[in-house]
Amino acid sequence: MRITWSSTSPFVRKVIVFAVETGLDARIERMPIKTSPTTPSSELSKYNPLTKLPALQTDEGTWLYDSPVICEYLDTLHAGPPMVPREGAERFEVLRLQALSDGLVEAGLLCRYESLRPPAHAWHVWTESQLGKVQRALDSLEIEARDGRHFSLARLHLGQIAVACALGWLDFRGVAGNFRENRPNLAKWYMQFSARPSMTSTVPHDE
Ligand SMILES: N[C@@H](CCC(=O)N[C@@H](CS)C(=O)NCC(=O)O)C(=O)O
Repeated sequence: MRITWSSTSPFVRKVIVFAVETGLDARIERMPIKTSPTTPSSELSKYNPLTKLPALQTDEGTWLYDSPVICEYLDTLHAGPPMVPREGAERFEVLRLQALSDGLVEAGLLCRYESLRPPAHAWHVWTESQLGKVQRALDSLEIEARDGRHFSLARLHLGQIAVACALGWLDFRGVAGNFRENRPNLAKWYMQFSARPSMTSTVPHDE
């Protein structure tokens, strides 16, 4: 398999952390790609018409995107306990947690892209609205971390990986300040989760 890769993408990181945790990492070749909304990679457009990272090529040659689809695919390839429960309420809780974390990053990315605009074109109302989404998502994650049901490190799943990669990205880009402030349960959980080898080996860095 091959994956279009960038160290800075939290969605790529989610897939790689997933692959490390399920023992699939060695089967996935990394293809470094640079892309942005204003300078889309022409190579990436051959694999994903949306020109977004990540895309994954299966051993059969099919290109898959986006990160939730890729993770569900990888979940069919390993022999361990499923990272996305196959059925029942727990399946939808895991997928919801992933959607919340991915949505948090997507709102954060929109803030970041906005900050890259020429100042004359900056739209502060837009940025404030997106930051509101990020803060509300973080507050919701704090409540879930305090509740603990979906945050047990003894039962790893895709939702937790998505949360950790989202928080790692906020730290890396400095979006929305320090997410730990007034969120002690989330902070403690993240400190423990980010010590996992899958996380320490995928820390983002500027390329
Ligand atoms: N929903 C997509 C989001 C992917 C995404 O937004 N990737 C960013 C990098 S973090 C990207 O490639 N952005 C380039 C663009 O929007 O043109 C997924 O989960 O894979």
